Amino acid sequence: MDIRYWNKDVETADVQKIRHLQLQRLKSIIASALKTPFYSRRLPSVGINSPDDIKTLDDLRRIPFTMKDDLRQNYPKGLLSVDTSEVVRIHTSSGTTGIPTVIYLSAKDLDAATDIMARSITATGAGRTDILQNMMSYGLFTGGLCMHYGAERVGLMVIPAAGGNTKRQVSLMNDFRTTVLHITPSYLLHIHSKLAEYGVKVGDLALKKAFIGAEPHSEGTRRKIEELFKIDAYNSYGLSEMNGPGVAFECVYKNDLHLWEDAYIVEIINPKTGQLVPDGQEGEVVLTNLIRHAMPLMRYRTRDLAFLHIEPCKCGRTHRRLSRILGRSDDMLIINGVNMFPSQIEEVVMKIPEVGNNYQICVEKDGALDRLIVKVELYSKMFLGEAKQIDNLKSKIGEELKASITIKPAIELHEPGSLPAFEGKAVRVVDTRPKL
Ligand code: DLL
Repeated sequence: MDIRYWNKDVETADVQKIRHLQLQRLKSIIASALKTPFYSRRLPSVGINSPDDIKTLDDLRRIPFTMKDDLRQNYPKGLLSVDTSEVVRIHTSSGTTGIPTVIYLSAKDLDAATDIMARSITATGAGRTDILQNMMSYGLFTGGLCMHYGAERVGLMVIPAAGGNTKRQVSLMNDFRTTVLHITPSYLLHIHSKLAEYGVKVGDLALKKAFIGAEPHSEGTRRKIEELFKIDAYNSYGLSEMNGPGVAFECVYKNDLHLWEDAYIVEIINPKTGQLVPDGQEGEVVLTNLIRHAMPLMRYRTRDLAFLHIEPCKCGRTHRRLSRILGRSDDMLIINGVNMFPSQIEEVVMKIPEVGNNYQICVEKDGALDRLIVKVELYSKMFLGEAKQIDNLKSKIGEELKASITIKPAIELHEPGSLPAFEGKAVRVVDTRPKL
C-alpha cells in the first residue's frame, strides 16, 4: 500500500494531542465568534463571554446548535467576524426560501482549508505526477475551486474542466492522460455509458483514481465505478458550510472517511432529542469548524446521517472515520449533486397563475443520472388546449424553476384533479431511486 502523509505529525497524532489541539483552536474560534453579531448574542446567553469560559471540550456542548436557518436569518453578514477587506473569497449554497447561505474566508482561512484538501488528496496516494481533471462546477459551489487549490498545493497538474460537455471531457482525459477525476458518482457512471458512442475504450485512457462525492451513493455504486473504469474510487465528503470538500476523505484502504479532527469537531447526535448517541451508533453529524475565523460556525447541524468507526485504521491515521452518508434527517433532495428542497419547487410552481393547487415532485434514475420531473395540475382544463400553448407553459415553468434550483426539470402538465390528492399530510415527493 502506498501510504503517504501530507502532515504526518498531525495525521498520526495520539488522541490526547488531537483533543488538546481542538481545545486550543476552539478557544481561538470562540474569540472570533464573539466578534460576530450572531454569536455575540448567542454565546453570552449561555454564559460564554470570553475564550476562558471554555475549560474543556465538554464546554462546547453548552453552545446551542447552529442551524441552516440561523445562517439564512443572518444573511448576509451576521456571522462575519472581520471587515470585508479581510475576506478573500465567498461561497454560497442555495436555500429553501431563495435566501442563500454564504461562507466567508480570509486569506488565512483559505490557506488552512487548502491544506486540509491537500492532506485529503495525499491520503489517497495521489501526488505530483498525477493529472487531475476537476469536473465539479467552478463558482459559488465549493466543489470546483476548493479541490483546485488543494490539488495545486500538492503539485498535481490540474485540468479545470468543470462540469458538463461530456464529449469534451473524454477528449481532455484522452489528450492529457488524466489519471485522477474529481466528479460526482452519477456523472462518472454517465460518462461510462457514453464512451462507446465516442469510440473510446476504458483501456485507451490513463485513469487510476476518482474522488467521488457531493451526493449520496452506495458501496455498490463505488464498486461498479471501480470495475467499469478499473480504477480506485475514494469517497469524499464535505459541505459548503464547512469550506466544501475535504471535511472527510478516504485513505488508500477505502474503509470509510477520515474526518480531519484537528480542523473539525464532530458530534453524532440523535436528531430528535439532540443528545449525543453512543460511539458507533448512527445519528446526525454535527460539526464545529476550527479553522475558519472570518466566519466561525459551531455545532452546525448538517442533517446528514452517519456513524463514527471507533477502531483504528491500518494507514496509521488516528483521526476517526465517518461512515458513508446513510441518509438525511430533513427532506433535502440531491439531484446529480445539486441540493434543493421541495419547498423551493413549491414556492415557484404555486406562484404561476396557470397552475392549480396540486403538484408532485418525482425523482427517478435515468441511466446513471438522476431525473427530476415536476408534475403540476393546471388551474383550468382549457390550458391543455393547443400544443404550442402547452409547450410555452412548460418552458415558462421550467425556466422559473431553473432560476431557483439551478437545474431545469422535466415538466408535466395534468388536468385539474388528476394528481393524487391527500386528506392528511401530502406526500409531494416520489423518489424511486434505489435506496443505498
Ligand atoms: O457538496 C461539497 C462537496 C463538493 C463535497 C465536492 C464533496 C465533493 P454542498 O453543496 O453544500 O457541498 O452539499 C453538501 O452534500 O451535507 C451531504 O448531504 C451531501 N454530500 C456531500 N458529499 C457527500 C458524500 C458539497 N460523499 C451536502 N456522500 C452534504 C454523501 C454527500 N453525501
